[in-house]
Amino acid sequence: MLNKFFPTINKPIPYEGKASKNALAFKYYDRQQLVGSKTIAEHLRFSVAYWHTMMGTGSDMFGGPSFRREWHKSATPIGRAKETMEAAFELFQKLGIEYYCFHDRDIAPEGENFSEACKNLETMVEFAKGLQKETGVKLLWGTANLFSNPIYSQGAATSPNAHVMAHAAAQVKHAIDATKELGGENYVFWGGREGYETLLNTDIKREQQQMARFLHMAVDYKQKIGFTGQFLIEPKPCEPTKHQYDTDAATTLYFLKEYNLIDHFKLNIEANHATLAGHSFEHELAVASAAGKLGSVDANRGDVLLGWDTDQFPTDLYSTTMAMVVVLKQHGLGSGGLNFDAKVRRSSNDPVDLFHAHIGGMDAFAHGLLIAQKIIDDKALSSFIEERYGSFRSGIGAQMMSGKATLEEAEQWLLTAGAPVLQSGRQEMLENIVNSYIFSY
Ligand code: XUL
Ligand code: CO
Repeated sequence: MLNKFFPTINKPIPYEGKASKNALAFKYYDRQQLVGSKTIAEHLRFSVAYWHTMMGTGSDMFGGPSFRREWHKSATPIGRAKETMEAAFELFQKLGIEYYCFHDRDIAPEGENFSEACKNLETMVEFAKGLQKETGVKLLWGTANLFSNPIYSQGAATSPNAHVMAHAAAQVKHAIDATKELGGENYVFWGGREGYETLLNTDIKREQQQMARFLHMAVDYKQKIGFTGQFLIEPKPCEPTKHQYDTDAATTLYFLKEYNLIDHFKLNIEANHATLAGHSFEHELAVASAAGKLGSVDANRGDVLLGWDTDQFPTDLYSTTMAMVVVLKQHGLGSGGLNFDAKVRRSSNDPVDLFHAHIGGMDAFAHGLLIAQKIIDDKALSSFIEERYGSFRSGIGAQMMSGKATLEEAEQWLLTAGAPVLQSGRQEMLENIVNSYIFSY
């Protein structure tokens, strides 16, 4: 086991059960436990987000770094990148997390120019390959950072400058190569700056066409090189731009259909992006799932009192339970997983805080999974839902839904049937049922 950067955690975090008072032990995440036909680890496919966990410094707009990470101390950028990666794999091993996700610029320094950036990325991909082999940790997804470099300040694929769009295209090419080389199971597109600040200088239609073309170019390249990972789009309504084109699941699905991209993409749904869009996490999951397009999840949470992307670790059991109900109903996430796109607070400045944060998130989802499986096994919600729509099984309901009944026929039927009888949605009863499952675990 790697053991250099987190010497105080000298063994993998154990599972001790819910009675344990050990802060550095799992209470619910018993990775080998069977839930239905899969182990808890197979269901949840947790992943560490390299950018927050390894690259985060605790800085915000009002103050500089508050974390002094051992792995950021090397004198050279490539030395720092290598030590950061060693620390990352040590953390994955000690947490027992089997996947990680990165942006190209998280794992390798950008250097002076594009060619240097590409060379650095190749060096770090080789380095990652060695560590993946040594530890068995795999790449859930890779992506390109098309938002930090100032050239992307007015968009990457949707920049008004074709030169910038070409730069982004070249960068994505290398990021897909890196992801393929490392056996990445997915590749994510998050359009951080693909949106606008003001309509006074923006042609929305043209920018959306550019974005679609860019994604088609990526699909063509994927097919050409034989990359078999799933392409994912991650919706977010705003931040950093005022308005982003991939606002939410429904908007993104429409965009993909409109531009003939729907067969090549699924969605990566992030909890805090859902709430920024004015939706609940489970709403976004359910919309994506209903379209057969829920591919992966960025697991985190926002703060109801703050209107921005706080990216906190998920701890809300109600939310993780409802999320896992959606995931179980569609029989899992396939090649996707639960990526902790979450950061410890600025004041949580010790390396051990990274462990507390991930342990909490893993337990919240393991606990949610156990409850969700029981809700599904008992048909605690589904039998009610099925009955609620029961009037469509036969008669006028079946006729309308099969396209047999016209408006006139519906009227004829109504005139003999009389007024409909109001039927309760039983929301409070159902909320109590969910609570009774949560309380009993
Ligand atoms: C930003 C965000 C990104 C994506 C990957 O809000 O969620 O980190 O997950 O680019
Ligand atoms: Co994300």
